[in-house]
Amino acid sequence: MKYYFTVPIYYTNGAPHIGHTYTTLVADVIKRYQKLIGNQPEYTTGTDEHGVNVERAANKLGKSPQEFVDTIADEFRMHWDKLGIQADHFIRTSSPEHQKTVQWMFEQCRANGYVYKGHYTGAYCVSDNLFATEAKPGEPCPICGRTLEAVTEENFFFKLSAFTDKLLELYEKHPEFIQPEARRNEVISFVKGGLTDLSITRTGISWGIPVPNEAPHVFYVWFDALIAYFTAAGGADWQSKGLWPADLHLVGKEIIRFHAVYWPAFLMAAGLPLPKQIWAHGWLLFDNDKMSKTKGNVVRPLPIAEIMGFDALRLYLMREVVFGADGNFGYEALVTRYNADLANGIGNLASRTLSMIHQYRGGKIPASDGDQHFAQLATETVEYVLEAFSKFEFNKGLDRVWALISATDKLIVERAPWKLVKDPDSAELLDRTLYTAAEVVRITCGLLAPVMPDSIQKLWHQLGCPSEVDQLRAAELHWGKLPAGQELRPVQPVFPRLDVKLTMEKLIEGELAERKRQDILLGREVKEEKPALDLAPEITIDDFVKVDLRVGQVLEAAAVKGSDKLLHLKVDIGEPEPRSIVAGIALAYKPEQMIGRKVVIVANLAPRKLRGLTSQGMIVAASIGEGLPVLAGFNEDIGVGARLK
Ligand code: ME8
Repeated sequence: MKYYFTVPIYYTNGAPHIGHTYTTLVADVIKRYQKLIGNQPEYTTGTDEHGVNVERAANKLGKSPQEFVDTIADEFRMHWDKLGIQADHFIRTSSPEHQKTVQWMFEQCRANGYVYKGHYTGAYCVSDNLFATEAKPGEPCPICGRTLEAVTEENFFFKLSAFTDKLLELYEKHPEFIQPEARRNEVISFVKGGLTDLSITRTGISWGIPVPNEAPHVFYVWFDALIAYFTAAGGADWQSKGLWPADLHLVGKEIIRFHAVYWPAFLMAAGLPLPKQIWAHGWLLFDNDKMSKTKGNVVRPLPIAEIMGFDALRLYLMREVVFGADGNFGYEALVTRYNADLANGIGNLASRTLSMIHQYRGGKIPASDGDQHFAQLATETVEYVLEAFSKFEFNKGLDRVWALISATDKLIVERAPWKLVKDPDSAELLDRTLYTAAEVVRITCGLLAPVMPDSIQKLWHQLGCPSEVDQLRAAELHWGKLPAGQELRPVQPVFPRLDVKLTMEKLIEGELAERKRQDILLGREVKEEKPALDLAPEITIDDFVKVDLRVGQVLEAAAVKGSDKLLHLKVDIGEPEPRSIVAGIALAYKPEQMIGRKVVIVANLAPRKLRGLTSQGMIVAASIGEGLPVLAGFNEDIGVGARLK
């Protein structure tokens, strides 16, 4: 069955950020899920390229609007390619095919009596390309807060008011049309408030699609952008393509009104079938604030993909965010989730299972039916996850996958295959345990492939499965389909554990470099920015003088037994007896490098015991994140016992 759906076509006022990535990757997950359940999905994205803003931005750079949008459309395409997002259609509103479709739709609406010429004066937001009907010129725009301008023009109007009852009837008859429920209620009360006709053309702009035979009118924003979904479905030739009506439009919640009110009205006016569903998801927040290009607090996806692999970000967004609600993005949470779910979770289960089969069974899947209660659990998990994904409850589905992974980990620990292998009477139990774990890995791979296609393909390959994981169909997720004798390939770690602090530092550095690259690309002023330091709370000078820092000289140094990190030092700080100091510097300094060296010691720190040794002070060293320590020292010589102040 065909399944045609869409994500927004994005404005060309900047490069994509993680918010655009979110909607587009949800679409990508849905597409892969639809394939898994045997449908033929296709989806559309693209770029929304017309409008005053683009004209102004291009002028500022001395570029033509077309040149300007070409750069940004390429940037979007490059992002989706690099991020493994497989959109089937990329519609640019400046393309000839789209221009033809918009003009055709207009003619249909006009022929059916839903378009007329009139005058409009109103408060217009140039940033959102929108008359703010509820505000006055000079007031802030209700969407972006910028000052509204007074605009009077001859416009073509669309008779939106004629659709109030038809729309209400649509929402009533098809409660599933707008999702989730809260958005549906919001739209219904907006429409019940009464709809006014909509201005759909402009005369003051040249960067737009011309209204046929009506120069200087050009179409503006929504009677241009929304139609992109229909352009991808073939436009005037839609019947021969078989994609229309769309099964689903995925959008962010701020544009639900345009999709759930204007769009069905345009389609009804043109005599075209209506989409089946509009799903508005929430916003991705950064540190609990809405990300926006104007606020400059956006996160870019490419550095994350380069440093951690895009699948880590895909999983994070699909598991952390409840689809439909707002969700927060944070670097620390991203890395922590990677370590918990991927390095320790599926990564660890897969590598220990496959390694044991290599070691104990010559790398071949043992013959067994597996444990029946796991067969049951896995079957229930598959049913639950497929159902949850069909309702876009991705986080719930993924939670269940990880419950299955944990249960299997527990089974391995309880059965202890490393003990079973030593007992000839336990051969059947060992086969059963290994088969169970491997079959869970296979089924888990099938369920996770829509979310993490690249890395799951790597595990799939190690498991010895012959075809690509994206060829898998849901029927093959039945327990017992893993053939005995299947030969594993060598085990390689797919999700190596990451150091949280170091990775966060790399991510922030990557973000700053990417921001700079985009600023240069878009001709923006490049600001040299350094990330804010995570400083300790402020102290006074009185607090500082409480810390007694002294110059010392190392007399003796030795490794500490049983520890890779610690050295035991004897340090002369000018007292009758040298101090005994245990320092965590052994990864960076050998004992012999330390002898004779001048160092800085915190001399009034309360003594403490480390590995049975007393440490009477602390040696001062600097490090970046969790990186290796570098000892504080002096460029000129200074006597032992001197105080630092
Ligand atoms: O509105 N969190 O384009 P746009 C989640 N061109 N999703 C976000 C987001 C965030 N912080 N920021 C952006 C337009 N998005 C029009 C659409 S459609 C015919 C025309 C996603 O570049 C989300 O899908 O402002 C949102 O609806 C869309 O990007 C807005 O992109």
